Amino acid sequence: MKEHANASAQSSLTVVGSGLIVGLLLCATLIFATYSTLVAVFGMPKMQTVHASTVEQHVQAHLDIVLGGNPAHKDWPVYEPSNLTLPAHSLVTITIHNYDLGDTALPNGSPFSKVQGTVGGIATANGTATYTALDVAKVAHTFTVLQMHLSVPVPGDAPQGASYTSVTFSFHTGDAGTYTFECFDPCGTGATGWMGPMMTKGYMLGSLTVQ
Ligand SMILES: [Cu+2]
Repeated sequence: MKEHANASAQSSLTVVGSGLIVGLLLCATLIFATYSTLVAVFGMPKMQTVHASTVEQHVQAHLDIVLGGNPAHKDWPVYEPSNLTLPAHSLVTITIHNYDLGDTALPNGSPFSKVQGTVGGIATANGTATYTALDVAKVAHTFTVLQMHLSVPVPGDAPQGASYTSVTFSFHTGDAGTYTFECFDPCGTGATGWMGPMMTKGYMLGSLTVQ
């Protein structure tokens, strides 16, 4: 009798168990059917893999190089503006218009003839011609931020009829801080070309605030 009761209890447990499984299967089928219908009607849901905090902002900045931009020294080239402020940890595209045409050769083998620290290691001249380096004899100025290992040689030969050469490049700013941007082409005064505007703030020397 006792055994019989146990067997009956076991069999009712089995019934409850199978009922649960069937129920779960039905639920799963129903959920899948609903999902498939929704997908069929609305299409696949788009996966959001981009997180707001990791989206890098992309900022454009513009600089001119002008001869005599500061009336105190009409024969000195000037970076305008001489104070540049950029957001930290951002992608920045800088366009430089160099109105101070003509070249000042860099010493042979100078590392400043190479494009360094930009996205892809390239700069673009006059909208289309990408380059990784310039001939040392074909450089007018450089845009260099030593602390960022960023340096771009700026050509001095404009396309025919143009009053400036245009150079564009992109880089990542990284941490906040105060940096110096400067020219490393000996475009200044003195026997070496390293005096005057090369060492005077507001000429070939400017400050870059990353914040
Ligand atoms: Cu210069």
